[in-house]
Amino acid sequence: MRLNRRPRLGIVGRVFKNAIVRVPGENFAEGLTTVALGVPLYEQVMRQHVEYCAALRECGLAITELEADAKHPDSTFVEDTAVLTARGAVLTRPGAASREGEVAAMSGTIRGFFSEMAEIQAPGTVDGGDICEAENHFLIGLSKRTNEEGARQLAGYLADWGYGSTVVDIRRMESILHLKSGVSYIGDRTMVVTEEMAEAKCFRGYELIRVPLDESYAANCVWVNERVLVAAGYPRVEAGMRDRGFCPLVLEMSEFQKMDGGLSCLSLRF
Ligand code: CIR
Repeated sequence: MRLNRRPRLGIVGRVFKNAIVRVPGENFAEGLTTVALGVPLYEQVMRQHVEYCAALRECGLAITELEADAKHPDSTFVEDTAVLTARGAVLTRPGAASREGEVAAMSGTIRGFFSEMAEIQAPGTVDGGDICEAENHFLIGLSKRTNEEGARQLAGYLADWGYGSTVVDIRRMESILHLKSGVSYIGDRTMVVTEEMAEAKCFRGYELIRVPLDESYAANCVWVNERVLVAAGYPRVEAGMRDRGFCPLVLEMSEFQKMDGGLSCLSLRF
């Protein structure tokens, strides 16, 4: 294992310039959840969202902030509505019926940034949270939200743009909603991955930061240029990153966690 305690200045890989976020609605607590962590407190939701946006700005991103969408309580989890690559954008078709309308509400914004666009068509479904970009290769999670037809369509669009992809079946992993609940790519050929997923073939060739079982939530982190956003309260994951020269930026996520949301879900970055 390579240990490098010096900060990695200029992490190799994609440069991110923009992020799209959506302000949480007052009915945020009416969204979908599989966890029993209590009801999110709206004031804290808003505070954590403001801090999240400030962190993205600190990482050098220009933020497009969309107004709250009361018709869709989960719509602050914008990541699920699109897959944005350096060569084009794919509008998804989220797997949960209550979230279908979120894409239409997002597509105009994305069209303003991208000339190359594609769309997942029925009966395909894809949630952006199932898509993990690692340089020119994408891992596509098959989950309760992303089906085989959606994965097939997405892989085709990505191939047209010169990207490779590998399908990773997580349908039997009860503990994670999306692929990126269990794995994140943070640049420099490094994946942050839960113990449950770490032995999967698709991670061979990458350096792994293994997330202990009791810190699993921290496997969802976000690489943004020279920083990695990490949820607060997971000291071993944070230390693992620092040991390898990454520079974590720690954020409170308790209220989003109550609705199955992680750091990556709250923005589309490109
Ligand atoms: C949902 O169940 O769809 C939302 N409550 C959480 C979505 C989290 N999104 C993500 O991980 N990309």
